[in-house]
Amino acid sequence: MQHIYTADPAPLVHNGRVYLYTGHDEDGSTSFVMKDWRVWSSADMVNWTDHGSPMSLNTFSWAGANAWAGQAVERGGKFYWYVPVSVRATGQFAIGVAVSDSPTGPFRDALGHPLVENSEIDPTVFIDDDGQAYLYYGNPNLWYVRLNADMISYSGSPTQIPLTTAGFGTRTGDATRPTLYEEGPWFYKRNGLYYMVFAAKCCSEFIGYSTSPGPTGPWTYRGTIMPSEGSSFTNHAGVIDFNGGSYFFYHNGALPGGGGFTRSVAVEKFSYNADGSIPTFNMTTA
Ligand code: FUB
Repeated sequence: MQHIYTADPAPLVHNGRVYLYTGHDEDGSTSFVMKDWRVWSSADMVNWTDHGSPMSLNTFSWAGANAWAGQAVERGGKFYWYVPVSVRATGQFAIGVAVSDSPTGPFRDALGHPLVENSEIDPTVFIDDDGQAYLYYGNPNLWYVRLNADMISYSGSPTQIPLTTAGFGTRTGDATRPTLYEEGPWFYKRNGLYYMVFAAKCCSEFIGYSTSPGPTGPWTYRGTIMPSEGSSFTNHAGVIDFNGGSYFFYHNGALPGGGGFTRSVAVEKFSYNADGSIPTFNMTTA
């Protein structure tokens, strides 16, 4: 994405098209200034349509700031977009959900209040083959809830995933964060294996991943996908298969004027190894 600053890509394959949901860094920002989200789409991964901004902080009457990293999913012909924002009344982060009849919006607040309120960010959503939907999220912890079929409520209480070094790698130099997990989880299943791709070891972040035989663990850390590089201290991944290829979306600070708060979304095509593991690859820089 080359004509505005974008961040936190979340691709969705629907009806032969890739819809890409992103955040939007305001021009010239020297801290996170994010007020709306954007949607883009492509049928060939080359030519992209800019669908503008079908959702902003104003969509959520209770939101005050920080239109951060979300993900959208389709169920029953409706599109549900989960996003973290700061609650105006408390300043604390919460996760809201908006709904639309179209992948490009307009989106409206599905609830009129947060879906999950525990000061955590970065929701990722996945509907398993048995119909059970999961919403994972979190920084500094990793949580999930089992969404109900309506996609706007959940059963039970939020469950915290134990961040073990076997599950999420070993971080040194920060006693409060013994594992590599930082934020930006991206949860999906491929050939029966569950993947948790995540931003690791702030700052600067790299992208690592873990896998599990089941949707809620146990997780095993599998290594680095994308090393830290690209003049943005954050990175945030979204992974899809589309038209026979596998694609890894991420962000960096590579546009003119770009940096940690003026980021740009980019994509690498890659191939899984035969055992389902993901190779390490770098950002394309030229
Ligand atoms: O874009 C704001 C925050 O930076 C996101 O929520 C994180 O994932 C990181 O990319």
